[in-house]
Amino acid sequence: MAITLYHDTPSSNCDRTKIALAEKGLKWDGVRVRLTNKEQKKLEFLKLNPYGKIPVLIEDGNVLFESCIINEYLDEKYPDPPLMPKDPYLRRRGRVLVDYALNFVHEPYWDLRGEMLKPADKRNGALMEDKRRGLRDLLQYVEAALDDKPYFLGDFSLTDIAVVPRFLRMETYGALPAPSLPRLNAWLARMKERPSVQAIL
Ligand SMILES: N[C@@H](CCC(=O)N[C@@H](CS)C(=O)NCC(=O)O)C(=O)O
Repeated sequence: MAITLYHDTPSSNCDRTKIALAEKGLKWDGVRVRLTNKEQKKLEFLKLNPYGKIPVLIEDGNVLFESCIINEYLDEKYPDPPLMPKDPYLRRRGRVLVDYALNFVHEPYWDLRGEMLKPADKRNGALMEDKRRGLRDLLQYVEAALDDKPYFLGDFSLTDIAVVPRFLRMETYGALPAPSLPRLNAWLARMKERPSVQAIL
């Protein structure tokens, strides 16, 4: 069972799979795909992933891409420790939360990221504050979803893994921690205590 991960650093989508691999205690060999050299668009790589994106995981010749799908595969193939609840509603609830946190909040996140990628003196500070505010407003739904639970589905799960790279980025971009999101702040601090998350920081 040899696992190879095509990845780069930094890459929040690759981090998602690296965290799952670490939580499962799985060893992997890395093949670096340098995004800055556009190696993900080279013909050889497109044969593995026609989307031209990382991560790609290969295990014994079986190729998978899309980080959340890879993580579901790892959880089913290596069920110990389990990273998803058995309850069908909770399993889908997790998917809904991931969809919300990655897709629904994408626009302000992406605009903020765009500013952050510029040299500091070229950034539009007012626009960034506006996007941070917009993000925090949208994250009220996530805050409510956490309720008093330590993790999104109660126990630690693939849902926490799926969203943590995005929330770590939001922290880097100054949108988190926020006084209006105390549960999310505490959850992020809890996540950062996990060795699997520390390994990608
Ligand atoms: N939905 C995909 C997104 C993968 C993705 O966008 N990866 C980025 C790196 S973090 C990438 O390869 N970007 C290069 C590109 O789009 O050309 C997943 O979760 O795996």
